Amino acid sequence: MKNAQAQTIYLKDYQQPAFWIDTVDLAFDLFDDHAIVTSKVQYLRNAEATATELELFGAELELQSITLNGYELTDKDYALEDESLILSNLADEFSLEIVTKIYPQDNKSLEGLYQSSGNFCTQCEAQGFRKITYFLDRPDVMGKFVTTIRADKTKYPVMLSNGNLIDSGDLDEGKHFAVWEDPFKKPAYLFALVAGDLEHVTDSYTTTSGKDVKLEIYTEAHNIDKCDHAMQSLKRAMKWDEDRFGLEYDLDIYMVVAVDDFNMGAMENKGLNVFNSKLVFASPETATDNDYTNIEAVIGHEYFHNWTGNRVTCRDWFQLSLKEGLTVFRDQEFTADLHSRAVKRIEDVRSLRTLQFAEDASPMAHPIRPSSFMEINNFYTLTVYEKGAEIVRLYNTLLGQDGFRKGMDLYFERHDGQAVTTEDFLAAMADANDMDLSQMQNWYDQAGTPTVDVTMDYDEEENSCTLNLTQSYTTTPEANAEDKKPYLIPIKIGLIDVSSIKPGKELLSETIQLTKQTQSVRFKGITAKPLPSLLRDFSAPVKLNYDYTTEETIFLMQHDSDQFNRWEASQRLAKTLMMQMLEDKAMGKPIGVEPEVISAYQQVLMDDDLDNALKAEALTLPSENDLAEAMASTEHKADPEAIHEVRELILKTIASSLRIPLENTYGHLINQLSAEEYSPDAVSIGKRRLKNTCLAYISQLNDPAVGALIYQQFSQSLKEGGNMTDTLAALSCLSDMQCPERDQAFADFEAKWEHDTLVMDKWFVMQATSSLPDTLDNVKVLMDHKLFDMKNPNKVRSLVGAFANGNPVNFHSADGSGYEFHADRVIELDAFNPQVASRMARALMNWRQYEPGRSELMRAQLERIKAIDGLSGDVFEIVSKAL
Ligand code: B3K
Ligand code: ZN
Repeated sequence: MKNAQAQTIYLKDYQQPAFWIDTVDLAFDLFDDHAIVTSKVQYLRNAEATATELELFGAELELQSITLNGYELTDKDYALEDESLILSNLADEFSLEIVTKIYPQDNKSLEGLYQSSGNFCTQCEAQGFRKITYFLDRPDVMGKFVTTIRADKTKYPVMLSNGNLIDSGDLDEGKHFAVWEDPFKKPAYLFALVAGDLEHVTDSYTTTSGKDVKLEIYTEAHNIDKCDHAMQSLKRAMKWDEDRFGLEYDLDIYMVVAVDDFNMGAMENKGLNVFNSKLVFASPETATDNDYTNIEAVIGHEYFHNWTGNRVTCRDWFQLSLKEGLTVFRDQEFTADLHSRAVKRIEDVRSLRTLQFAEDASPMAHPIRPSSFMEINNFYTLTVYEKGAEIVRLYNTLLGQDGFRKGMDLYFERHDGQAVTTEDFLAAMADANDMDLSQMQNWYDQAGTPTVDVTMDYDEEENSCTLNLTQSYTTTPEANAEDKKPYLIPIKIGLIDVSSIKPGKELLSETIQLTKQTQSVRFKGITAKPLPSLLRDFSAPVKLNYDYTTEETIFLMQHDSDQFNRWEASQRLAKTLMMQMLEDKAMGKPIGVEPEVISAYQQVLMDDDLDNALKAEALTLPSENDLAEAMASTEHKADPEAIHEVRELILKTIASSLRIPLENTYGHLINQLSAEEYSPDAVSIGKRRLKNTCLAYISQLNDPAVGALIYQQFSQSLKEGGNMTDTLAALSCLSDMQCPERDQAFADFEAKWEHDTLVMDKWFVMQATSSLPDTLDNVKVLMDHKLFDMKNPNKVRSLVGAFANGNPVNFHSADGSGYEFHADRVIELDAFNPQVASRMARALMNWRQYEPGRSELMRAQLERIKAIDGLSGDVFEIVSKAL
């Protein structure tokens, strides 16, 4: 039975279900090696539906009994298929009781009901509920759930589900029970259950309207001291959503449970979020600045889903971006409002460009609202999430923050308690602002990153300046470039005075709306030829081209009033240089770095106007993966070895040319930081980031003393009062160096942290991403490490994922060994966790970007995976689309 699940589902085929549901009564009897699930559901015929049969979805279930209105059915009364249970000739209203037997202890797909560290937990989005019982498992079917849990009291003292606890007590044989009632109607994907031996921390929050909400975070006992940051983040999120969107929490209790085995980051189940423990636990010694920031963002994200996702949900899974794009936009704004807006924007755009643009250029390119899929889990993508958030941001840019808020208010007024579509969101934004936004629809229907080419004409006599803009498209699986419709693209611009009198003075700043394929915009009263600053704040997810000279780019780097575009200029400078070097190298010409580039970076380092975090961002060169994407569109195609070499050469040149200012900045920041206690606020984070960026440059110096210097930071950071940000910054330098301190540092780290599995994930990542040539062999050895476990997704991501995605030079080793190793892991994982396997398989997706030798080796591995008997639909979709 090969790829039995690989069937394409189309948005155009959407039909309402034949029945709606009212109440859902669930009872779970949890045993040591199985669970019995009894579900009682009230069904009501949907008069608007064309279908008449009741089609329930189920997967990997042992059906025990079905009872219709109190009468037990025999197998002649229903049709039981591989993944469905169909009943016909039904009345307009009836109750159905279904009993299923399931095996959570053996469930390694981590979908449905499963165990993590011996505790029960669930993951139902998108279609995991059908692994629990036969159900109308689709997001447009919503019911009121009451959940009873019965289990051994000693092994599972804590038993949680959605909503409020309405009853609990003891039972015979050492068991106990708990009954939870969720007063809000919800689709099955938001159901959650947790049962185990857990501790919790408690706090409370009083909403603006005076409602007291109990807040609880549950974890295994040994991590209970690391929940404070998550708790404080939750309270900040609750407050922010009230202030910015007027949205209050709606239940008496909000619970978060941290588990070690989780396929992704976290899940917004109503009132009972389940989190990957990596996104909950933080202490200065164990978590980096990035961990602190991510925890706050994801705690916020899941909390914000309570309105954008739960109260208003998706009609079908094609609408996923309706809740995800919107909720990512909300969490981005939360972080921007609380910390540095410019830094947040830079980070988000950096990752959008590296990862989402690559997806848009890959065979998996899809619109933020896809029109078809085989496996919905494959569409929890950067496109749906991150590009989706950029499209939501477009409304905010076009309508202003107040207009956007009006649109949100109308959206909730119209759709609270409903399952809706992205068209409904667009309509609320347009209607609330009395604006025609119909062209926005093209962003939902078309895939690929548009390109905007800009030229400027200056008319000295008329004192006018004209910008000529053209948008163009790429061919993507759903449409040819020439058939695509123009997008509505807001482009924030500034015109800057470059004359010697007032260099950097802003002559004009505004937002242009590009709506046609080609358009010219004329500005009057511009008394001297200006320098345009374009796409400020990255006002739309496009690739913008303007033919800047190196001097102009450096000028913008120093003078643009838009912080984002100053950073943008720094990246353009480096990227243009590296692309030129790659071209020269391919043509056999000598390569080198021009002095004006070096001095531009020196200016960044010395600039008193720039804060530390922004300096660090500007000094961070585009990644090897970014360059691979850029090089893919040249005649040479991407050559990871050449890219690595060129990038290293620039790093080394900057390091040796700017050695003194780098060392001074490093020393100066060490002094400042050593007088402070660790705090994850934006200012302190900025200091550490700049300090560690300097350290990374210093590590490039050809000087035997450097290893000792880095090791000093490393060992200092392991001591009392040290922090993980500094530990990892030093370790990541050492990891790329051939020096005696390297092995010592890895050994020290292991000795200190081997008891903490989450911290050890970082140790695996550092080794997997080393650019040293023996890395793959080391990764293979680490697969046998006592803490490594293929069944644990965090471990897989830390070793296998980090090697494939964070170590281009070794993964893309010319002999194909990296690809072969990776394909073996995909195949191994697919046997028990198709979701994670399919994520991993994507590393081979962009094989067409690479030079012929590597490209062919990658393709061969995709073919090998595709030929596996019994391959999951998840992986099949990825590899078949890739090929
Ligand atoms: N909604 C979940 C993601 C579910 C992924 C299912 N494969 C987390 C989030 O986006 O908040
Ligand atoms: Zn989400």
